[in-house]
Amino acid sequence: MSLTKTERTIIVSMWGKISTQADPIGTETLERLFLSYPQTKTYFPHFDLHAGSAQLRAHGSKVVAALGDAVKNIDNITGALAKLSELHAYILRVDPVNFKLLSHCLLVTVAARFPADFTAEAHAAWDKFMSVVSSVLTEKYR
Ligand code: HNI
Repeated sequence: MSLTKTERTIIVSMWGKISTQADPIGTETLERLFLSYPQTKTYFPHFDLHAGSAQLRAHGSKVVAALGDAVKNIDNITGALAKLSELHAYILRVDPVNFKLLSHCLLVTVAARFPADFTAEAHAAWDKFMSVVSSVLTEKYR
């Protein structure tokens, strides 16, 4: 699965806006994840996961920064996320189903913050981008 030129253009252009709110978007994505899908909290027994906690905000910021690396290297997402792929597969052992949940929460967050930009076409592009990122982060399981 690879992104079309149009999809890449949409992602890169919207990232310009998203990156200005990177930290709050990361925090909101994780708050949505842990509230709507509380089973995902089992990977973070060592974290204080209350809304707005320092650990939640710091982690949200890291996740969005990694997505930014993927956007900046949109033609080589596998290379950009190689280290994270090993971490999630070999050390964290996150079940791949959780990537769909996190991706959904990111899309909802972006849609809520940029409603005018979030056309059906943009929705599809973000969904595909997050599938590509998720595949890279879970491919080492195979
Ligand atoms: Ni994920 C650590 C990025 C999905 C559970 N994760 C990270 C780090 C980044 C990151 C960046 C920090 C690495 C470091 O410190 O070197 N994670 C991403 C991205 C996605 C993702 C970009 C999907 C798009 N991670 C998930 C999912 C789960 C998950 C779906 C589980 C529900 N991640 C973790 C855990 C850690 C982690 C657990 C370690 C946290 C810690 O600091 O102890």
